[in-house]
Amino acid sequence: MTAEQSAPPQDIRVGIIGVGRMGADHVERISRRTKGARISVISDYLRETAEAVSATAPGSRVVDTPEEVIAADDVDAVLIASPGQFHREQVLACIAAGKPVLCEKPLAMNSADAFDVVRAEHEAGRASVSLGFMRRFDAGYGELKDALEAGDLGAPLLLNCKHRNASVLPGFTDTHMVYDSAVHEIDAISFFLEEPAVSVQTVMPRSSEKAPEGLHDPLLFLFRTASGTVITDELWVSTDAGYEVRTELVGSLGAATIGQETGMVTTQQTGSRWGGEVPLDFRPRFVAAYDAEVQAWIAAVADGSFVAPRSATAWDGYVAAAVCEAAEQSLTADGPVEVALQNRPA
Ligand code: ISE
Repeated sequence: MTAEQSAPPQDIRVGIIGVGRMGADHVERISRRTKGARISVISDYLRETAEAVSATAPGSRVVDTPEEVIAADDVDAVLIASPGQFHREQVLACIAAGKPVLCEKPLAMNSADAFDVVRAEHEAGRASVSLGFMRRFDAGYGELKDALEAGDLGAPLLLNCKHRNASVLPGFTDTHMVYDSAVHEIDAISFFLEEPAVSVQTVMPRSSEKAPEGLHDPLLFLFRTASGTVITDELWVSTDAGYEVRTELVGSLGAATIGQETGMVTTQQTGSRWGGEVPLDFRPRFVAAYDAEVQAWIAAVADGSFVAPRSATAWDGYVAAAVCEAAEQSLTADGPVEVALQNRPA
């Protein structure tokens, strides 16, 4: 046996761009729970934040710019968790450098920019972009997908989605409701139904008294696919309660609901109440999905395929951007707005 054959496999060295809330969460995940990977290089526009996060990731170092992360010799793969307006440039730079990249959503801020990424990846001649629609790795999502693929539910007729947040940051508008929140259900349409939405209509109930100034909350989007499935997406982002994502598929042979995980149920003697806890935000709610997503990405980087089989791709990111554009227009339109989609490169 040669020394090379007996050497243990090297960890994939991950460079991370942006270590705010989501990025720091990924650093913790990769440093503590992901097999076969470690964080090697970190950048953030706040140097002190990068230094503080680096101190929690043994063996990592801090650089000043995203470009340095992407170019670093000790970076095999790049994770992008910077603000969305920088994603297009950073993903394009990863493609140019030939490095696999996992980019948090959105792929870009509009569909034309997202299509630039699809085109660049196509011209590079190989798939290397994974998009962080982590729900695709949620156990409930997986079960529903498997049931649909097995034909257990028959033809999908309706997909009913509910998406609730305890609160949103100041300045959150109806447009953020589309690009930040509904974008997850927009990807779920492609994931479950294997066809994108072709039209979308907004329905506005009266707002809750807790709705932040200027935000219509709750909001309802009605999507339709080419084969005739209707999707309802009810968003309510200032419930003050917690984070809930529920999905019901109504098929010609039966209905299935996911997202009703209860966790531990307690009976309280004081107040005679029975119940469980609602997670406060998406990180605890989807921790297992994020873990599985990142682990699958690392496995794909290690085996040279670069994009895990269940992962959202650059094309999925483009489709989501195009559907979001139509949904944004539908906020002020009278009726349904059609989605404009380019042809997928062969
Ligand atoms: C946030 O950006 C997310 O990605 C969460 O999953 C979503 O629930 C939330 O509404 C967004 O603001």
